[in-house]
Amino acid sequence: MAAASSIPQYQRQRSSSLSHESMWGLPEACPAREEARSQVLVLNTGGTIGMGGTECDGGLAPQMNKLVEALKKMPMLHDEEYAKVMKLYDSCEFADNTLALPLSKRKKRIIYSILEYSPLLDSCNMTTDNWAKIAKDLETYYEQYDGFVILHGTDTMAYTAAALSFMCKNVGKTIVLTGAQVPIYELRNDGRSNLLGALLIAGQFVIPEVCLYFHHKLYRGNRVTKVDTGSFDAFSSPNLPPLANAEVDIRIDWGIVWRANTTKKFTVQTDMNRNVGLLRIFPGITASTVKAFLQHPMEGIVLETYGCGNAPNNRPDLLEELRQATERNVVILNCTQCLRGSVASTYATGQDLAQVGVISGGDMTPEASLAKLSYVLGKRHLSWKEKKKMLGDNLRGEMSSVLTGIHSSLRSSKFINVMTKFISLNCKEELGALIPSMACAAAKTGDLDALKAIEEVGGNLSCEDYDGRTPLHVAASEGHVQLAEYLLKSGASVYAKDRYGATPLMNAIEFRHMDIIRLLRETGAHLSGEELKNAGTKLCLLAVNGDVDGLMAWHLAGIDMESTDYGGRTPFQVATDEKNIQSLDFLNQLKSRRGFSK
Ligand code: ASN
Repeated sequence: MAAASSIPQYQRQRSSSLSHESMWGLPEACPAREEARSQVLVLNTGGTIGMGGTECDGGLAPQMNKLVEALKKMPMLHDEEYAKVMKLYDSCEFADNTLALPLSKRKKRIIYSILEYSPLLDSCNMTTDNWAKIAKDLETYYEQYDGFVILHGTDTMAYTAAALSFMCKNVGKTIVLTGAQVPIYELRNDGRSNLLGALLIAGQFVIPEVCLYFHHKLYRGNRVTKVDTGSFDAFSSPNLPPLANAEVDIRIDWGIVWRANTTKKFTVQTDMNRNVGLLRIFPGITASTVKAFLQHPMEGIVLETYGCGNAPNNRPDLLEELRQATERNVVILNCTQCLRGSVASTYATGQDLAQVGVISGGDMTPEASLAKLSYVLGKRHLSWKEKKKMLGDNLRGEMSSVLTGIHSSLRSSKFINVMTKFISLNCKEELGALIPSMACAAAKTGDLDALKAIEEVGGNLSCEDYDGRTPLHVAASEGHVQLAEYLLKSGASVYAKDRYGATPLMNAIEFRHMDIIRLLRETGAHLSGEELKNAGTKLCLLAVNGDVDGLMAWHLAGIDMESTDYGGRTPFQVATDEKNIQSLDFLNQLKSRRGFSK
């Protein structure tokens, strides 16, 4: 029976006539209609950004429970009025530690919650256990947030960034480490702009990598090294240009963004091997030093050699120590001491190292090499041969073997030349700007060949059209399963949101494409917080209308089928009240098969 007046009344709808509300999953009164929101989790591990004290009183050290209150008083990092109106402080898990950025230029409202670690650490005190804690937290909160910022000291930030890049597999969301050279509480500091830049990037873009943001630049996390103690421009990425530059606008070089190209879910590996080390060759190094360093329990070392991977080859004693170590299955990874460039087999002095079993580390930084060794040697189930092979593979874009460049390939492409003439465009860059529309059109018609052609000329298949819709959104709406799978394997993100805040999964639900829903779920897709907000009401509406396909679609998408509407009723209760037999049959079946949830 229809209930009292406070309980919502449902009007029967024809399921084929999708209103704007049901298309995008937003009710009329939802604030997200006026402004898109995204949620970022900030893991505060410590570092100078939140330090206090002076040289006289024992030196700078992290200060607990201070950062959030200080940020609340900084208008560029917190909109207090919005927080009050939206009741931010009593709305979520880290309520007191939740802040809101002022509305961004792209009309996004970024809400961020700060999870402060205890104790906060100067990053010099970090160990692999701390890396594991960060990785586990990323795993725990992965579905709840759109992006992540990790506040960290600069001294070992490059190591942590590299380690997390390996520990986190199939990353689909933006993870950004940042920190500061000067505490955020001081008058002149870099903490404010670094934190703001990191939040804007994590909250507005899907850059599915572990990145490091510092001094207006976003770098790939496993490509950086700290190069300056006295400058705000403290990091360098010598062998890969920045992924993004935050100048007047934030410009992302989408052509070099690393993508997992997978239909598998995000996972983390916290098992890191600690029996690894860095050994820098220097003129006159003794064989006994090398021998001592390579002793048990050492399982792998990064050998930092001269120039393009050279070490003395007039020192048989030294080479003999290295040979004996590799024969004991100690892995030796060769990296250059130079800031820029790669290990190569140009010189005899380098080739002799390879002869004794040393593996080339290409153009990896020592930090990335060490983290990769620790990660690969942490895979105890792999054979020594498999581990060696893995060390030579480009796992997360840490070495330069598979770089693609949209700009150069677009310019040199015959396809683009012909298209430019055909549609009378003045330059190829203009055609580049058409790629998103072309890719979405191909996704709409299910034209896999056209998509492949666009990809071949360097077009980015994760691009967004003028409405923020990606080819994956379109394929999900149209139900092109094969094409969706191709897009995912080409790096398309399941977490991309269009300007209405809809993910491809939401589109697939709305159009009831069950195979696509399954595929997206397999890849780790889930509904965003905004999309879940009125899910109970939508389920109840479907239950009233006997829309079993609609209910099934939500069920496959992982929604709790006992979600309630704003009157507190479940779809089952509503279907019972309305005596809707189809819905009741379906809900009963679900209940008896595996319970309501998932
Ligand atoms: N010692 C500090 C740290 O790494 C340096 C910094 O953050 N600027 O935690």
